Amino acid sequence: MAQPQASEGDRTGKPPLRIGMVGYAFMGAAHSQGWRTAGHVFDLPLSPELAVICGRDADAVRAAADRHGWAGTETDWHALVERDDIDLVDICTPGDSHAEIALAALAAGKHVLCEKPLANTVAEAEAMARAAHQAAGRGQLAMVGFNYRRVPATALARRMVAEGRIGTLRHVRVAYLQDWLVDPQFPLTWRLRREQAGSGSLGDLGAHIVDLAQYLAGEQLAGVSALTETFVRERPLPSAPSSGLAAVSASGTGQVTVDDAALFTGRFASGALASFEATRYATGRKNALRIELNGERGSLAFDLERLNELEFHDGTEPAAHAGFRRILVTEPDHPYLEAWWPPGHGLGYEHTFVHQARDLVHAVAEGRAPEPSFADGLQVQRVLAAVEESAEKNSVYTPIAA
Ligand code: SOE
Repeated sequence: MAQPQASEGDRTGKPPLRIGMVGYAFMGAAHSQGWRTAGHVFDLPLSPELAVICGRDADAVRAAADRHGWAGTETDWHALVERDDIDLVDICTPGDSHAEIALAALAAGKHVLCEKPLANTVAEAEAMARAAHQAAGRGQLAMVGFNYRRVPATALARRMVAEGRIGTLRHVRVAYLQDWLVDPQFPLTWRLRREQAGSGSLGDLGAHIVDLAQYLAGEQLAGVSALTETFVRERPLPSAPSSGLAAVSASGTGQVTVDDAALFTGRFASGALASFEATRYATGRKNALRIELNGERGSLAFDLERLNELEFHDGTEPAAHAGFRRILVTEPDHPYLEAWWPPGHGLGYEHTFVHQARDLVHAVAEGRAPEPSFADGLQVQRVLAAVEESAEKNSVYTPIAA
């Protein structure tokens, strides 16, 4: 790969990393903010440049470019990935186009960032991981966007597990609860169609918690037993493409072809046990991702709705004054926080995308494989496939394919 050159007018004097992004809805907005902000907060080796944003509707993509700060637009992703003034393609589309775009971008010599879940099927994810492996030999990087690894508190939890602060892991308890589908009149958006989304709460929320649990545990699941359910099987058709999680219904109805909720237990390679819950029907829960890790020496607990905090119980302390304590994760020596605000001035959801951009820019500049890689994304995909297989067989324990 040619090394990027400093572009004319780049105020930082640093070589640019020219981004081409496909998609501009919820995740497109979140990634835009990440790319736009990373270089203003962190001292990066390359300067991310919001070069071109791509979407099929010319007016809508122009409006998105203006709103999010992109210099140019394209209406055909094939044209975007072939452009020689783009270094990295960022894929923020529904899962049914991830594989095609990523494979084309890698073939065209670009680095790739792909939103989660990596793909809609294991076969697609395998092709993507294979292509990423080959592209790595040509100096190209490929990363999957599991952004919750980049909350300072989860990154701190990972550090503490790796340091042995909770000792040998025994249990992981994780749930990702939302409630935006509780209303049976909520329209049948792409997220409820298998051909577009791959699966429902499983791929959307379950993918996050499988990745996060494995990342924090520092090991992989060996097998799962699962139940899935679709509570509302027919919904009104939407009147227009949805933006974010909102949608408006029109006349007519259609079949929901994905799961509404997925519950599963799992066994880690070490023998530690885990329970997982992913649902869009937890009335009152908006974006409630909670994880607790219990080890021989202590426990850690994190709640995304209180994302500047990490709970820690040090089991080696005398029982008389031991107990869970709250670590306020806003200190400069906590992950990512050296560049942000004074202690006590917390961060939010969008900062995970800033951190994602920061880490990927460093990886590109240093020629280092980014994490989570496409191989990591493939492994999560295999867990999701095992969950579906187990649920089809009424919870039969299903090993994760190697
Ligand atoms: C919707 O459930 C959603 O936007 C997911 O698609 C995201 O990955 C998650 O971060 C928030 O919820």
